[in-house]
Amino acid sequence: MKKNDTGFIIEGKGAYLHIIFYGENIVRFAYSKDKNVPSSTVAVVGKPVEAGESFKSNRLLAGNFQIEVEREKLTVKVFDRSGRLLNEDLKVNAKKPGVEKKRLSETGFYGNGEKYTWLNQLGYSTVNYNSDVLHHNPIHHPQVQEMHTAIPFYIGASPDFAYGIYFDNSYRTEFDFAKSDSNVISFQAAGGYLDYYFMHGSTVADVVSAYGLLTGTPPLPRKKYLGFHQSRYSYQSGEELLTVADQLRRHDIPCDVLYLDIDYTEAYKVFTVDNERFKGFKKMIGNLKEMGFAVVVIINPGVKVEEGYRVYEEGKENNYFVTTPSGEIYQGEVWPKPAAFPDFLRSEVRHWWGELHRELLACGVDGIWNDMNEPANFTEKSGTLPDEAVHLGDNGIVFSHAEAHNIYGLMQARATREALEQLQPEKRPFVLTRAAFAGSQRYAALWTGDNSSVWEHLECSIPMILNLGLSGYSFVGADVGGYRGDCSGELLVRWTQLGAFIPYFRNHSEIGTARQEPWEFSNEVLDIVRKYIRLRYNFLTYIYNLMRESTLTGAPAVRPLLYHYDDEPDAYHISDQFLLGEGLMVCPVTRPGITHRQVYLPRGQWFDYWTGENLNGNRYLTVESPLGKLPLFIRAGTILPIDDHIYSDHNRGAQTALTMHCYAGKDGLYRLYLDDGTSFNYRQEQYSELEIILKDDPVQPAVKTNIIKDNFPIPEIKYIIHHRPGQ
Ligand code: MIG
Repeated sequence: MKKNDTGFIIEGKGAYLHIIFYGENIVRFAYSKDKNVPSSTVAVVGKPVEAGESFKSNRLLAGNFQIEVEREKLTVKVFDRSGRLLNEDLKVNAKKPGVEKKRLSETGFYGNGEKYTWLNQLGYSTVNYNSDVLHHNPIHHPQVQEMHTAIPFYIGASPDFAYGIYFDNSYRTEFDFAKSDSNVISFQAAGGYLDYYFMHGSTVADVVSAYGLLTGTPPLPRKKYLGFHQSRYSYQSGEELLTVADQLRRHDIPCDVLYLDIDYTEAYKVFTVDNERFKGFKKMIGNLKEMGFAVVVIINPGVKVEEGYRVYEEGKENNYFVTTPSGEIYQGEVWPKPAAFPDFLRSEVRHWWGELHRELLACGVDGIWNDMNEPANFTEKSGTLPDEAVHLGDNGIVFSHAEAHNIYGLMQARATREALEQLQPEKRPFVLTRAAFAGSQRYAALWTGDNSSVWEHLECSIPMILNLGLSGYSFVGADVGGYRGDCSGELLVRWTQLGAFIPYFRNHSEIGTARQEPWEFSNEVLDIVRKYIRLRYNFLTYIYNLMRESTLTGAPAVRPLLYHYDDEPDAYHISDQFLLGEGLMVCPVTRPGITHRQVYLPRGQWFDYWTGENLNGNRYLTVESPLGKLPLFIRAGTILPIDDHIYSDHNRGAQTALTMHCYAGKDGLYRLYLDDGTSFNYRQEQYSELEIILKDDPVQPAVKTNIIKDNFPIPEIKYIIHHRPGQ
């Protein structure tokens, strides 16, 4: 083993292994045919560090690791600093990049982005290849492993240890979590290098934050976008959209964001607007803005191949499109029929694409939705571009589509976000994407694409979102009510109750299905749906603060139980309830007709959110859950900021009051972050931060607030202490 500029290098039989540290808890193992370190994908933003090495017998001691390498085969064993074995290779294949690892005592495997699985993926295998799931039919089905995202990152966890492995390879990858062989974990790629990062922490939370250091954390969203969104494929005219806006206000349903899906364009041509059905586009958007709505429009990558169409002509003239191996523009088919695909891998192309948004933004469009960016393509059996299509990156670097495929959507989202930062510098951009790779969380929010209005998809959206959270994605959600098929009133109620506690909260449905806006069902449904959308707005400051935490540490807002209770065996498996932040347990109803459900409360004391009843944890209980009720529990020691006013934009103004609900029974600490919710001024320290301390006491619990930073008006704060019985 030799030390060089970046780290350590070992020559084995027919391959080299590079060991490079990216932090005390992050070590990279990169295999190559020669002495050069393979280049990283765009996912990696972490930088190598000096880890202070020493050697003890055959082990390298550096960072928080001890590492042993078998000299010929280049298999590795990773130990923590105290010598506990964390990971052990059985077989390394540097040529057909892949590795087999021994399964140690991991209780579960998590992460892997958007997956149709239960929370724990032990015993599953999966494929990471961005895919328009609709193309596979059936959608969201256990046998369909290719989903809209490809995030080759997993966490292995047990009560004894936790680690993460990020396989930095943008080709199609396959992972097997002890499915083929109950003692073996393996992963491999269709091309490129065996180049992966091993992350260690004492908890799953530490691993997630190491992953955040390596691939970036999400940006702070605008508070507005944490409100309720209403969408449909498609609102077909300006009048229709205004009617929806009117109805929302008339029914007293707070809502901040409305969507225009593909039908606002002229013949599905990106960056055009159908001037007949959307006559007076700018004025319409202005009216909506006045009513407090932001309008988000869809922009797909596929550019219609049509003589004289500006976007196509410019792209063609400047060689901005993906080509065939012989250099012709690759022509596929998406909504506009014949389509060419912008080559987002090149910065020049991203700038061009970004500039194309200028006119839409000048019309008042506020956010951009990138759909079909796997990219979807109807002419190939694969549903995407052929492997041999050619991309050209910066500095003349050529990529086959096989290599570029999984980062294509990331690069479109990046182009879009960078454009919005340029073109509307006064507000934080909103970009929504369907396809994603590791690192996409730096650019866009994500929704889980095409699901159906069936109970099974409501249920599966929970572990899907939890695993996305463990994969770096905090600003994420599923289409509330389901996209395909007809939603029933009952399903919409249950899905809205769930959605109200998920960061990205949008009701969306497919063309040709039953209308799915809250007032399309019975008055009972309308009342309950309204109640929960309003409840969402009561939790806005709380959720906003969680998103702030995500930007700082990579912690997802929505967390599986094991995130905070990794010493409780059931926490490794529970897929139908979750924590929003640390102290709020959300227990959605995922089956029809149910009036009770089983809830697991981890150790400690808990409060029923609705009744204030005090409950002992570390047990299962059966709770009532009639249609109007979403079971919610708060852990003792939690401090919950509640917005008593509904600050949807039509009556937003400044936040003047806030109530701190303090749940006694345990000491608690909460950091409250306040800023304008919109601009980048917080980067110039224009924010306030308070530290609220709950000191528990059997007779008289007390609360104290320290102002840590006072650069933004602090609202009037009320305190309510929720006592334990006997107090
Ligand atoms: O194949 O733009 O997932 O949300 O409404 C359909 C129309 C294309 C798929 C998206 C969906 C969107 C729809 N799009």
